[in-house]
Parts: sequence; structure tokens; C-alpha cells
Amino acid sequence: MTGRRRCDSALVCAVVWVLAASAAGDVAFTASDVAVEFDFDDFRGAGFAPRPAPGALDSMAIIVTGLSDDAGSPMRFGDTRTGGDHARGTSTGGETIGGVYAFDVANGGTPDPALGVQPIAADFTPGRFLFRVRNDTGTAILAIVTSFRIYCRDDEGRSNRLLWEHSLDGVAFTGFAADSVVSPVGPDPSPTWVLARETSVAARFDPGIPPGAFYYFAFSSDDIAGSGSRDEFAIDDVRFVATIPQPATVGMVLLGALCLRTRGSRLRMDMAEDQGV
Ligand SMILES: [Ca+2]
Ligand SMILES: [Ca+2]
Ligand SMILES: [Ca+2]
Ligand SMILES: [Ca+2]
Repeated sequence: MTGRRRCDSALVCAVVWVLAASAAGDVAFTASDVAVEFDFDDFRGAGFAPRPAPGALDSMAIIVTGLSDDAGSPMRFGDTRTGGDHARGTSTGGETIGGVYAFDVANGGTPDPALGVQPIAADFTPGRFLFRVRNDTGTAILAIVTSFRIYCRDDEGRSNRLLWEHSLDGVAFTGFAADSVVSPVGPDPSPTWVLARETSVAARFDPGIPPGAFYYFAFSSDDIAGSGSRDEFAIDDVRFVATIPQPATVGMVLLGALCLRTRGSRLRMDMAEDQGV
């Protein structure tokens, strides 16, 4: 009897494990014009995992590279990193230890956690936050609009840069008109979190991104000028919206083309009549 119970328990555990395992999955576009959004409001700087604990990030969708704790073993999607550089906890800023934080950028207002980083010589210089979203719409994606906010806290005498770029393979990245946020050399004697950029960038794809393929978006960092320690950065409200051809749209286009052809035929007929042919 005891053996049977153990067997049942093992079976239950196996089922639970399978269900838990199947819970991990890619973050995906499921339909046209439906936003995939990361507001980081539940992020507590608890690291990255494919089945993240509360306060951690889903490593199937977001990873970080360029941290010294990853030396020789760069983080990949689906990896688990829940300590050290990857999990520096929550903070309102003013940190000195390099790594990833859930920075509250509200400056004393209603808390607003964001995906933050304190770069140091060994961390994030260079480094990259990398997002990926899979196309689960069943149709090729023709365009993606990405929106985001970048905050900066100029509390040190060095200038650092954060630029945004995208990729279809996660290897070769293309920037958006060489645009970037560059923190002041400073430092500001009374540093606060400053919204350095709030923007949207659009990308079109021809051919489109096929079903099952990924879209990658990165925020990449490096030193620019000054000396000494480095400013703090935080990224928030990252939002992706994909556009696919809608059946109704395709129908309208086809109907429009048909009307054009019909009208063209009628015009040609009218001309022929005018010419007395
Ligand atoms: Ca937030
Ligand atoms: Ca480090
Ligand atoms: Ca600092
Ligand atoms: Ca600075």
C-alpha cells in the first residue's frame, strides 16, 4: 500500500512536473495590433529564469549580456541566472555594485520599477539587454512598432550610452538611424531619475517575418566619455505591436483592385465609343 502511494505520488509529481515544464514558453505575437508589453512593475531584481519566480524576469523573452558573472558563458534565452550580477534586487538608485536592478524611477512618487543596470568596468561596458518575441500569428509579420522609455541617473563623472537596435536572427543587429541616449559627463550634484527618451521606432519587413520566427530588440551599452564611475540606466514600458495582413484588408485590396480593373475597362470602352470604334 505504501509502495502504491509512493507510485501514485511519483505519477502525480511527474504530471505536475510536465505541466510546470510546459508552462515555460516563448512570449509571442498572437494577432495583428495586439501589444506585447513589459512594464516591469512586478520586477524586483530577482534575476532571470524560463519559469521565473515572483520578482524575476522570463528568460525566454529577456536576457542580459556583458556581465562579469557570465565570463566565458554568455547568457542565452531560457537560461537561469538568479544571483550575483543578474539579481541585485530593488533600489531607488545610488548603487555602486555592478549588475541588474529593479530601479524605482518614480523619485519618491508612486513606485514605478523598471529594468535597471549599474554599469561598471566589468559589467555592461559593453553589454546588452535583449528581448525576443515569436511570431505566433500564423501569418507573416509585415511591420513592428516598438515603444519604450529610457531613464538615466547622472550620479557619476562618466558619460555612457544606451542605443537600441533590432535583429531577425539575434546575431546581426541593425540600429535605428544611430539614435541613442548618452548620459551627461556630470555628475549632477542632486541626481534624480530623468526620462531621457520616450519614443517609438517602426520597422518594415519584406519579405515578412514568417510564422514561428523571432523578432529581437536590444538595448546596448558602452562607455562614452569622462572618467571614474558610471551613471545608472533604466528601461521601462517596452511595447511591441506587430502588423500582419488582415483578411478584411486583403479583401478590400482585392475588391479595390477589381473595381479599378472594372473602371479601367469601362473607361477604355467609353474611349472606344467616343472614338466611334
Ligand atoms: Ca514600470
Ligand atoms: Ca560583475
Ligand atoms: Ca551608481
Ligand atoms: Ca555622468
